[in-house]
Amino acid sequence: MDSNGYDVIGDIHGEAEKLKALLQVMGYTRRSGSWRPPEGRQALFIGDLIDRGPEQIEVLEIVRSMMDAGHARAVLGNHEFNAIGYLTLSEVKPGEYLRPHSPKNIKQHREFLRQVGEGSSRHREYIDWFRTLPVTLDLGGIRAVHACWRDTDVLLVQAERSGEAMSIDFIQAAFDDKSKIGRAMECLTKGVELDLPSGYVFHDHAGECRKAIRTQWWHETGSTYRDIALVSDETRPLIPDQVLPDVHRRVVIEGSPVFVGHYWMSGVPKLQSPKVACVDYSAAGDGPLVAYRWQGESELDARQFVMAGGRTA
Ligand SMILES: [Mn+2]
Repeated sequence: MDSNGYDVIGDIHGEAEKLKALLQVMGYTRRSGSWRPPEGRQALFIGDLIDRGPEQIEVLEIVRSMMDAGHARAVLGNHEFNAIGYLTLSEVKPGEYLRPHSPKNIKQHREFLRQVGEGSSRHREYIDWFRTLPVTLDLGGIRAVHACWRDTDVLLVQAERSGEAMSIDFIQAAFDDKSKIGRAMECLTKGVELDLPSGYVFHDHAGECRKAIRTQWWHETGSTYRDIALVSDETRPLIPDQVLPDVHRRVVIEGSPVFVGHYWMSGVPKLQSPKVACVDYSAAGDGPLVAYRWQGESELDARQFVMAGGRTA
């Protein structure tokens, strides 16, 4: 189908009511079992359809039927990626899954397992479908990835992930954090972590002692660890004010705008830069489900955000 605009939709995490409300706000209509966009538009889901929320199967069915009808595209979120590893046995550690069934990992995935029926044919079928989702999309005028667009990692994953669905070899490598593909998948779906200079630590909001920060990889002007840390305003003063290594000091995003989800933003939706917008405003919690209605612009405009659901909407 011809589309001249994409509606980029944030992390849904099983919140079907928020998804339906947002589609309605954007003028999508439900016809013969599937949601249709207004003329010339297409939905673009930024990943993390599952985990946490109460109606995960309904969300998957809405998204999949829209994609089957040519009304939507989607990229893989870290939760879908983790779900693949949760159900795939390791080839190097006999009897173990690529994503270990640890108490923490079980807890994070529990609602999905319960709703889908752990080990059921439906479970397996959704995992097979997750394997078909692209990790990145470059649609000419815009690009989409769940957490971080880094060209070298995008190219590596594109080169290695041949075929319609991720091969078993690709999946095995993708869960090996010592492999190039494993590190690339980590960056693209979970973002960038940066070790603090040796000897430095800080305590996060949960009181955990940390030696590394998640970064605002899109920053254009930050020069210190404190500037580029992805932390709350209360935590920021705790981050060392040390000057960053050169390689991290100036980030120039060339080319078309990039959309991401993943980061649990709050407050009024705003751009990360004229070239980067995060559309995750914590719909998995009390936040609204947010979309950015892209109309072809090469510099993003915060007036294009729309939202539905959540206490703040
Ligand atoms: Mn998420």
